[in-house]
Amino acid sequence: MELKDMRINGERLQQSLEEMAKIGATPAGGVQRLTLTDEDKQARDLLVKWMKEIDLEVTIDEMGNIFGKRAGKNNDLAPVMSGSHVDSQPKGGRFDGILGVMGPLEVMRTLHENNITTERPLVVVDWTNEEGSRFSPAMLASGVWAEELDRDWAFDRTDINGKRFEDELIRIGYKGTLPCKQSPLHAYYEYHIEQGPMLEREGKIIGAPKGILCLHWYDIYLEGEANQVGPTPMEGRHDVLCAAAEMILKVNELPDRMGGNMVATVGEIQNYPNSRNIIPDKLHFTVDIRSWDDDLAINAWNKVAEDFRQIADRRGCPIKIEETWRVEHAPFSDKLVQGILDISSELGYSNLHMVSGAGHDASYMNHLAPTAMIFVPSIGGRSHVEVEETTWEDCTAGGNVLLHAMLRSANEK
Ligand code: HGY
Ligand code: MN
Ligand code: MN
Repeated sequence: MELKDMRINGERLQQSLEEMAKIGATPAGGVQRLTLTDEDKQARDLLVKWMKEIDLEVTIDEMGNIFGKRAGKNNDLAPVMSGSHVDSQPKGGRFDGILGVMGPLEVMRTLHENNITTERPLVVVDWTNEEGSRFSPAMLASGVWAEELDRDWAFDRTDINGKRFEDELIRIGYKGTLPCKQSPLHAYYEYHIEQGPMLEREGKIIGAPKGILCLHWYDIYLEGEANQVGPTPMEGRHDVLCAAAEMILKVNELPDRMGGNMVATVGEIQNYPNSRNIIPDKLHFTVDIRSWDDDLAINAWNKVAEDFRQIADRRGCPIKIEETWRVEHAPFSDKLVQGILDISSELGYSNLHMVSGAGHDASYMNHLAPTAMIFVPSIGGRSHVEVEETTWEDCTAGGNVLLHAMLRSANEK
Protein backbone atom coordinates (compact mmCIF):
# COMPACT_ATOMS: atom_id res chain seq x y z
CA MET A 1 0.00 0.00 0.00
CA GLU A 2 1.27 3.46 -0.83
CA LEU A 3 1.83 5.77 2.13
CA LYS A 4 -0.76 8.20 0.82
CA ASP A 5 -3.43 5.51 0.94
CA MET A 6 -2.75 4.58 4.55
CA ARG A 7 -5.43 5.16 7.15
CA ILE A 8 -5.60 4.46 10.86
CA ASN A 9 -7.89 1.79 12.29
CA GLY A 10 -10.79 3.90 13.52
CA GLU A 11 -12.48 1.00 15.29
CA ARG A 12 -9.34 0.26 17.28
CA LEU A 13 -9.04 3.94 18.21
CA GLN A 14 -12.66 3.87 19.38
CA GLN A 15 -12.05 0.71 21.41
CA SER A 16 -9.00 2.26 23.10
CA LEU A 17 -10.95 5.43 23.94
CA GLU A 18 -13.85 3.36 25.29
CA GLU A 19 -11.44 1.27 27.36
CA MET A 20 -9.84 4.39 28.81
CA ALA A 21 -13.28 5.93 29.47
CA LYS A 22 -14.01 3.05 31.87
CA ILE A 23 -11.21 4.33 34.13
CA GLY A 24 -12.75 6.93 36.42
CA ALA A 25 -16.11 6.61 34.66
CA THR A 26 -18.82 8.77 36.28
CA PRO A 27 -22.52 7.79 36.44
CA ALA A 28 -23.49 10.57 34.00
CA GLY A 29 -21.11 9.29 31.31
CA GLY A 30 -18.03 11.39 31.94
CA VAL A 31 -14.70 10.63 33.60
CA GLN A 32 -12.95 11.74 36.73
CA ARG A 33 -9.22 11.01 36.46
CA LEU A 34 -7.66 13.79 38.50
CA THR A 35 -3.89 14.10 38.24
CA LEU A 36 -1.94 11.53 40.29
CA THR A 37 -5.03 9.82 41.67
CA ASP A 38 -5.47 6.05 41.48
CA GLU A 39 -7.53 6.55 38.34
CA ASP A 40 -4.65 8.45 36.71
CA LYS A 41 -2.37 5.58 37.68
CA GLN A 42 -4.74 3.00 36.14
CA ALA A 43 -4.83 4.94 32.87
CA ARG A 44 -1.04 5.28 32.89
CA ASP A 45 -0.58 1.57 33.52
CA LEU A 46 -2.87 0.76 30.58
CA LEU A 47 -1.06 3.24 28.32
CA VAL A 48 2.34 1.75 29.19
CA LYS A 49 0.99 -1.76 28.52
CA TRP A 50 -0.28 -0.69 25.10
CA MET A 51 2.98 1.10 24.29
CA LYS A 52 4.96 -2.06 25.09
CA GLU A 53 2.64 -4.20 22.97
CA ILE A 54 3.95 -2.41 19.87
CA ASP A 55 7.57 -2.43 21.03
CA LEU A 56 7.82 1.27 21.82
CA GLU A 57 10.75 2.19 24.05
CA VAL A 58 8.98 3.46 27.18
CA THR A 59 10.65 6.04 29.43
CA ILE A 60 9.25 7.98 32.39
CA ASP A 61 10.80 11.18 33.68
CA GLU A 62 10.90 12.66 37.16
CA MET A 63 7.66 14.60 36.57
CA GLY A 64 5.89 11.42 35.51
CA ASN A 65 5.80 12.30 31.81
CA ILE A 66 5.52 9.03 29.87
CA PHE A 67 7.29 8.76 26.48
CA GLY A 68 6.86 5.92 23.98
CA LYS A 69 9.50 6.00 21.23
CA ARG A 70 9.33 4.23 17.86
CA ALA A 71 12.75 3.96 16.25
CA GLY A 72 13.38 5.55 12.88
CA LYS A 73 15.85 4.66 10.13
CA ASN A 74 18.15 7.37 11.47
CA ASN A 75 17.88 7.67 15.25
CA ASP A 76 20.41 10.46 15.37
CA LEU A 77 17.77 12.75 13.90
CA ALA A 78 15.48 14.71 16.23
CA PRO A 79 12.12 12.93 16.61
CA VAL A 80 8.61 13.98 15.71
CA MET A 81 6.55 14.03 18.91
CA SER A 82 2.80 13.93 19.45
CA GLY A 83 0.88 13.73 22.72
CA SER A 84 -1.47 15.26 25.23
CA HIS A 85 -2.77 14.13 28.64
CA VAL A 86 -4.67 11.31 30.36
CA ASP A 87 -5.65 13.36 33.40
CA SER A 88 -9.11 14.90 33.41
CA GLN A 89 -11.19 17.57 35.05
CA PRO A 90 -13.45 16.60 37.96
CA LYS A 91 -16.61 15.33 36.18
CA GLY A 92 -14.77 15.80 32.89
CA GLY A 93 -15.29 14.37 29.43
CA ARG A 94 -14.24 11.13 27.68
CA PHE A 95 -12.24 12.86 24.92
CA ASP A 96 -10.31 15.84 26.37
CA GLY A 97 -6.62 14.93 26.45
CA ILE A 98 -6.99 11.19 26.05
CA LEU A 99 -7.80 11.55 22.32
CA GLY A 100 -4.42 13.23 21.93
CA VAL A 101 -2.64 10.25 23.47
CA MET A 102 -4.71 7.48 21.87
CA GLY A 103 -4.44 9.22 18.48
CA PRO A 104 -0.63 9.04 18.15
CA LEU A 105 -0.68 5.59 19.77
CA GLU A 106 -3.04 4.50 16.96
CA VAL A 107 -0.66 6.07 14.43
CA MET A 108 2.15 3.97 15.92
CA ARG A 109 -0.03 0.84 15.87
CA THR A 110 -0.80 1.47 12.19
CA LEU A 111 2.87 1.88 11.29
CA HIS A 112 3.79 -1.16 13.40
CA GLU A 113 1.33 -3.51 11.69
CA ASN A 114 2.33 -2.22 8.25
CA ASN A 115 6.06 -2.47 9.05
CA ILE A 116 6.64 1.12 8.11
CA THR A 117 9.71 2.86 9.51
CA THR A 118 10.02 6.59 9.14
CA GLU A 119 13.29 8.45 8.62
CA ARG A 120 13.07 10.06 12.04
CA PRO A 121 12.03 8.43 15.30
CA LEU A 122 8.48 9.07 16.54
CA VAL A 123 7.49 9.74 20.15
CA VAL A 124 4.05 9.63 21.78
CA VAL A 125 3.84 11.40 25.15
CA ASP A 126 1.47 11.66 28.09
CA TRP A 127 2.15 14.94 29.90
CA THR A 128 1.46 14.88 33.64
CA ASN A 129 -1.06 17.38 35.03
CA GLU A 130 -2.16 19.18 31.90
CA GLU A 131 -5.46 20.14 33.54
CA GLY A 132 -4.18 21.96 36.59
CA SER A 133 -7.44 21.31 38.40
CA ARG A 134 -6.06 19.32 41.36
CA PHE A 135 -2.56 20.85 41.28
CA SER A 136 -2.35 24.31 39.77
CA PRO A 137 -1.09 25.47 37.37
CA ALA A 138 -2.08 23.60 34.24
CA MET A 139 0.51 22.13 31.85
CA LEU A 140 2.77 21.72 34.86
CA ALA A 141 4.94 18.86 33.62
CA SER A 142 5.28 20.01 30.02
CA GLY A 143 6.27 23.38 31.47
CA VAL A 144 9.04 21.76 33.50
CA TRP A 145 10.13 19.71 30.47
CA ALA A 146 10.31 22.89 28.42
CA GLU A 147 12.42 24.35 31.27
CA GLU A 148 9.93 27.19 31.74
CA LEU A 149 8.76 26.02 35.18
CA ASP A 150 11.05 24.98 38.04
CA ARG A 151 10.90 21.28 38.91
CA ASP A 152 11.18 21.76 42.68
CA TRP A 153 8.48 24.47 42.61
CA ALA A 154 6.30 21.97 40.76
CA PHE A 155 7.14 19.20 43.24
CA ASP A 156 5.93 21.44 46.10
CA ARG A 157 2.54 22.30 44.56
CA THR A 158 -0.23 21.09 46.83
CA ASP A 159 -3.85 20.14 46.29
CA ILE A 160 -6.78 21.40 48.38
CA ASN A 161 -6.02 18.76 51.03
CA GLY A 162 -2.37 19.79 51.29
CA LYS A 163 -1.02 16.73 49.44
CA ARG A 164 2.25 17.50 47.63
CA PHE A 165 2.64 16.83 43.90
CA GLU A 166 5.91 14.90 44.31
CA ASP A 167 4.54 12.75 47.15
CA GLU A 168 1.52 11.80 45.05
CA LEU A 169 3.74 11.06 42.06
CA ILE A 170 5.79 8.70 44.24
CA ARG A 171 2.62 7.18 45.74
CA ILE A 172 1.31 6.09 42.31
CA GLY A 173 4.75 4.88 41.26
CA TYR A 174 5.32 7.31 38.40
CA LYS A 175 8.21 9.44 39.58
CA GLY A 176 10.71 8.30 36.98
CA THR A 177 14.49 8.63 37.10
CA LEU A 178 14.91 10.39 33.76
CA PRO A 179 15.56 14.12 34.29
CA CYS A 180 12.57 16.21 33.18
CA LYS A 181 14.45 18.26 30.63
CA GLN A 182 13.79 19.18 27.04
CA SER A 183 15.49 17.30 24.23
CA PRO A 184 15.63 18.22 20.53
CA LEU A 185 12.35 17.91 18.62
CA HIS A 186 11.86 18.15 14.87
CA ALA A 187 8.12 18.85 15.19
CA TYR A 188 5.31 18.53 17.72
CA TYR A 189 1.67 17.75 16.89
CA GLU A 190 -1.17 17.71 19.40
CA TYR A 191 -4.48 16.12 18.46
CA HIS A 192 -7.42 17.38 20.54
CA ILE A 193 -11.15 18.00 20.57
CA GLU A 194 -11.92 21.65 19.87
CA GLN A 195 -13.76 22.17 23.18
CA GLY A 196 -15.73 24.98 21.57
CA PRO A 197 -18.52 25.62 19.02
CA MET A 198 -16.63 26.83 15.90
CA LEU A 199 -16.23 23.62 13.87
CA GLU A 200 -19.80 22.53 14.46
CA ARG A 201 -21.09 26.04 13.68
CA GLU A 202 -19.08 26.17 10.43
CA GLY A 203 -19.87 22.55 9.53
CA LYS A 204 -16.18 21.60 9.31
CA ILE A 205 -14.47 18.37 10.37
CA ILE A 206 -10.83 19.38 10.96
CA GLY A 207 -9.64 22.49 12.79
CA ALA A 208 -6.11 23.82 12.38
CA PRO A 209 -5.59 26.46 15.07
CA LYS A 210 -3.18 29.27 14.23
CA GLY A 211 -2.22 29.02 17.90
CA ILE A 212 -3.39 29.15 21.50
CA LEU A 213 -4.47 32.16 23.61
CA CYS A 214 -2.34 33.28 26.52
CA LEU A 215 -3.41 31.85 29.87
CA HIS A 216 -2.99 33.87 33.05
CA TRP A 217 -3.98 32.37 36.44
CA TYR A 218 -4.28 34.28 39.71
CA ASP A 219 -5.20 33.26 43.27
CA ILE A 220 -6.99 35.67 45.62
CA TYR A 221 -7.13 35.21 49.40
CA LEU A 222 -9.39 37.31 51.68
CA GLU A 223 -9.52 37.62 55.47
CA GLY A 224 -12.59 38.89 57.32
CA GLU A 225 -14.21 38.59 60.73
CA ALA A 226 -16.39 35.64 61.62
CA ASN A 227 -19.34 36.13 63.92
CA GLN A 228 -22.81 34.89 64.77
CA VAL A 229 -25.12 36.05 61.93
CA GLY A 230 -28.01 36.86 64.29
CA PRO A 231 -26.75 39.40 66.82
CA THR A 232 -24.12 41.02 64.56
CA PRO A 233 -25.40 44.25 62.97
CA MET A 234 -24.94 44.60 59.18
CA GLU A 235 -22.98 47.79 59.79
CA GLY A 236 -19.29 47.13 60.35
CA ARG A 237 -19.21 43.52 59.15
CA HIS A 238 -16.07 42.22 57.41
CA ASP A 239 -17.80 39.63 55.29
CA VAL A 240 -15.34 38.04 52.84
CA LEU A 241 -18.10 36.47 50.75
CA CYS A 242 -19.67 39.88 50.04
CA ALA A 243 -16.24 41.28 49.18
CA ALA A 244 -15.62 38.36 46.83
CA ALA A 245 -19.04 38.75 45.26
CA GLU A 246 -18.20 42.32 44.23
CA MET A 247 -14.78 41.21 42.95
CA ILE A 248 -16.16 38.31 40.94
CA LEU A 249 -18.58 40.59 39.11
CA LYS A 250 -15.66 42.91 38.29
CA VAL A 251 -13.94 39.93 36.63
CA ASN A 252 -17.07 39.14 34.66
CA GLU A 253 -17.32 42.75 33.43
CA LEU A 254 -13.64 42.93 32.46
CA PRO A 255 -13.80 41.81 28.78
CA ASP A 256 -16.44 44.44 27.95
CA ARG A 257 -14.50 47.04 29.87
CA MET A 258 -11.34 46.20 27.87
CA GLY A 259 -13.13 46.25 24.52
CA GLY A 260 -13.41 42.50 23.97
CA ASN A 261 -10.87 40.00 22.52
CA MET A 262 -10.46 38.31 25.87
CA VAL A 263 -12.25 36.10 28.36
CA ALA A 264 -12.12 36.31 32.16
CA THR A 265 -13.52 33.73 34.58
CA VAL A 266 -13.71 32.90 38.26
CA GLY A 267 -14.07 29.14 38.31
CA GLU A 268 -13.10 28.09 41.79
CA ILE A 269 -13.98 29.40 45.25
CA GLN A 270 -13.54 28.14 48.82
CA ASN A 271 -15.44 29.96 51.55
CA TYR A 272 -14.77 29.32 55.25
CA PRO A 273 -16.19 28.30 57.61
CA ASN A 274 -19.07 27.96 55.10
CA SER A 275 -21.75 27.64 57.73
CA ARG A 276 -25.07 29.35 57.08
CA ASN A 277 -25.13 31.00 60.50
CA ILE A 278 -21.54 32.29 60.63
CA ILE A 279 -20.32 35.38 58.80
CA PRO A 280 -17.52 34.01 56.55
CA ASP A 281 -14.00 35.15 57.45
CA LYS A 282 -11.68 33.30 55.03
CA LEU A 283 -12.01 32.89 51.29
CA HIS A 284 -9.98 31.86 48.24
CA PHE A 285 -10.99 32.28 44.63
CA THR A 286 -9.24 31.94 41.28
CA VAL A 287 -9.08 34.19 38.22
CA ASP A 288 -8.42 32.91 34.68
CA ILE A 289 -7.77 35.52 31.95
CA ARG A 290 -7.10 34.59 28.30
CA SER A 291 -6.46 36.55 25.14
CA TRP A 292 -4.46 36.41 21.91
CA ASP A 293 -3.06 39.77 23.05
CA ASP A 294 -0.80 39.19 26.06
CA ASP A 295 -0.53 42.92 26.86
CA LEU A 296 -4.31 43.32 26.82
CA ALA A 297 -4.58 40.45 29.30
CA ILE A 298 -1.97 42.00 31.59
CA ASN A 299 -3.57 45.45 31.40
CA ALA A 300 -6.93 43.89 32.21
CA TRP A 301 -5.42 42.12 35.20
CA ASN A 302 -3.79 45.27 36.54
CA LYS A 303 -7.12 47.09 36.35
CA VAL A 304 -9.15 44.41 38.09
CA ALA A 305 -6.46 43.83 40.75
CA GLU A 306 -6.75 47.53 41.63
CA ASP A 307 -10.51 47.10 41.92
CA PHE A 308 -9.95 44.16 44.25
CA ARG A 309 -7.68 46.23 46.51
CA GLN A 310 -10.24 49.05 46.73
CA ILE A 311 -13.10 46.65 47.55
CA ALA A 312 -10.98 44.85 50.15
CA ASP A 313 -10.04 48.17 51.71
CA ARG A 314 -13.61 49.46 51.80
CA ARG A 315 -14.88 46.24 53.39
CA GLY A 316 -12.00 45.87 55.82
CA CYS A 317 -11.03 42.48 54.38
CA PRO A 318 -7.25 42.20 53.96
CA ILE A 319 -6.37 40.71 50.57
CA LYS A 320 -3.46 38.59 49.33
CA ILE A 321 -2.97 38.31 45.57
CA GLU A 322 -0.83 35.58 43.96
CA GLU A 323 0.14 35.96 40.30
CA THR A 324 0.32 32.17 40.04
CA TRP A 325 1.01 31.43 36.39
CA ARG A 326 1.28 32.97 32.95
CA VAL A 327 1.93 31.32 29.63
CA GLU A 328 1.99 33.63 26.65
CA HIS A 329 -0.10 33.15 23.53
CA ALA A 330 1.38 30.51 21.20
CA PRO A 331 1.48 31.31 17.46
CA PHE A 332 2.05 27.93 15.79
CA SER A 333 4.32 27.09 12.84
CA ASP A 334 2.76 28.42 9.63
CA LYS A 335 4.34 25.52 7.76
CA LEU A 336 2.86 22.82 9.99
CA VAL A 337 -0.54 24.52 10.21
CA GLN A 338 -0.71 24.82 6.43
CA GLY A 339 0.37 21.18 6.22
CA ILE A 340 -2.61 20.16 8.35
CA LEU A 341 -5.00 22.17 6.18
CA ASP A 342 -3.49 20.67 2.99
CA ILE A 343 -3.54 17.09 4.33
CA SER A 344 -7.15 17.52 5.46
CA SER A 345 -8.15 18.65 1.96
CA GLU A 346 -6.15 15.82 0.34
CA LEU A 347 -8.00 13.33 2.56
CA GLY A 348 -11.32 14.94 1.69
CA TYR A 349 -12.03 16.50 5.08
CA SER A 350 -13.47 20.01 5.31
CA ASN A 351 -11.23 22.21 7.45
CA LEU A 352 -11.04 25.51 9.27
CA HIS A 353 -8.18 27.81 10.23
CA MET A 354 -9.04 28.98 13.73
CA VAL A 355 -7.63 29.69 17.20
CA SER A 356 -7.58 27.66 20.42
CA GLY A 357 -9.19 29.20 23.48
CA ALA A 358 -8.32 26.10 25.47
CA GLY A 359 -4.81 25.72 26.83
CA HIS A 360 -2.65 22.78 25.77
CA ASP A 361 0.85 21.44 26.36
CA ALA A 362 1.49 22.55 22.79
CA SER A 363 1.90 26.09 24.16
CA TYR A 364 5.18 25.06 25.76
CA MET A 365 6.27 22.77 22.92
CA ASN A 366 5.81 25.77 20.62
CA HIS A 367 8.83 27.36 22.33
CA LEU A 368 11.01 24.38 21.41
CA ALA A 369 10.02 23.19 17.94
CA PRO A 370 7.62 23.82 15.06
CA THR A 371 4.24 22.98 16.60
CA ALA A 372 0.66 22.61 15.41
CA MET A 373 -2.62 21.09 16.56
CA ILE A 374 -5.41 19.13 14.93
CA PHE A 375 -8.95 19.73 16.19
CA VAL A 376 -12.13 17.76 15.69
CA PRO A 377 -15.61 19.04 16.59
CA SER A 378 -17.09 19.01 20.09
CA ILE A 379 -20.80 18.33 19.83
CA GLY A 380 -22.71 21.35 21.11
CA GLY A 381 -19.33 23.00 21.69
CA ARG A 382 -19.27 21.41 25.14
CA SER A 383 -16.17 20.27 27.04
CA HIS A 384 -14.93 19.91 30.62
CA VAL A 385 -18.37 18.41 31.22
CA GLU A 386 -19.65 14.82 31.34
CA VAL A 387 -21.68 15.29 28.15
CA GLU A 388 -18.49 16.05 26.17
CA GLU A 389 -18.92 14.21 22.87
CA THR A 390 -17.24 13.82 19.47
CA THR A 391 -18.38 11.38 16.79
CA TRP A 392 -16.23 8.32 16.15
CA GLU A 393 -16.09 9.30 12.47
CA ASP A 394 -14.56 12.66 13.40
CA CYS A 395 -12.12 10.98 15.80
CA THR A 396 -11.01 8.75 12.92
CA ALA A 397 -10.74 11.70 10.53
CA GLY A 398 -8.50 13.58 12.93
CA GLY A 399 -6.43 10.45 13.46
CA ASN A 400 -5.89 10.13 9.71
CA VAL A 401 -4.77 13.75 9.46
CA LEU A 402 -2.41 13.16 12.39
CA LEU A 403 -1.02 10.03 10.69
CA HIS A 404 -0.12 11.90 7.52
CA ALA A 405 1.13 15.01 9.31
CA MET A 406 3.47 12.88 11.42
CA LEU A 407 4.59 10.87 8.39
CA ARG A 408 5.30 14.06 6.45
CA SER A 409 7.44 15.55 9.21
CA ALA A 410 9.09 12.26 10.18
CA ASN A 411 10.26 11.63 6.62
CA GLU A 412 11.98 14.99 6.34
CA LYS A 413 15.73 14.48 6.30
O1 HGY B 1 -7.33 25.32 31.05
C1 HGY B 1 -7.34 24.76 29.94
O2 HGY B 1 -7.76 25.31 28.95
C2 HGY B 1 -6.85 23.34 29.85
O3 HGY B 1 -7.95 22.48 29.97
N1 HGY B 1 -5.87 23.04 30.87
MN1 MN C 1 -6.94 19.00 27.15
MN1 MN D 1 -8.95 20.23 29.65
